[in-house]
Amino acid sequence: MPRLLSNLTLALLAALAVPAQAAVFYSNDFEASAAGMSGAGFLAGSQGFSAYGFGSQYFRNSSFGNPAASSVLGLSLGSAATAVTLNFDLAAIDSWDGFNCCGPDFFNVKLDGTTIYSKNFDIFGSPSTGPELSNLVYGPNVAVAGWGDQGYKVALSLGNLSAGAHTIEFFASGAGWQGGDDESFAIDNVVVEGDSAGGGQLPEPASLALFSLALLGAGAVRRSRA
Ligand SMILES: [Ca+2]
Ligand SMILES: [Ca+2]
Ligand SMILES: [Ca+2]
Repeated sequence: MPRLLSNLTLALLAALAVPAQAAVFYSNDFEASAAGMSGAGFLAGSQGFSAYGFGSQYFRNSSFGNPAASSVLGLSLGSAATAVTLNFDLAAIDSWDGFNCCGPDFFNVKLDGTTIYSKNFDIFGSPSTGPELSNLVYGPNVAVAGWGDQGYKVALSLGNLSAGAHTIEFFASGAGWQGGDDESFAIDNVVVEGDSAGGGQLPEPASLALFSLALLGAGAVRRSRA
């Protein structure tokens, strides 16, 4: 292949490739609805957590069991995505025992059925720490029953996601998990975002026309040199 044609073709193919674009795949502050959520959990007033960025409502899960039933976020991506992140606020409500007598009490996240996060929370010791956590409130009773409560911002990486359906599950577990109004959790301000690869999108007609014209031009160059 003549070098001119080769270079021109490669340049045009590069120009036609759809660049990855930042995209928000899910966002919900639960002030109006629980759209996108299924499984366990319900909209509830955020009570004293409203002073810590939770607004008027959050999505609460007070399930029993080990593991307790999941709150499930369903996603459907039109294109593959890279560098996907999951950010949310977590209210660990009431007597999470952690390293106390009646723990452990884990909060967990699953992506497509695989556990990607598991952390033991304890209201009787000190706030949980980690690069993924920033503490919003720890100690005072701000919601539900008289036990102290804790709130965090949580930032997790989900990596690359293929086009199609995905599930993110939020649930509690642990030998000490008691559930109900003794210990429960709520999520809020859930945002899933990343770079949309644009895979599966067809080039726009204008681009195709330009590409065809350029190929014709390249062919003319090749013929003139033959
Ligand atoms: Ca809210
Ligand atoms: Ca409480
Ligand atoms: Ca417990």
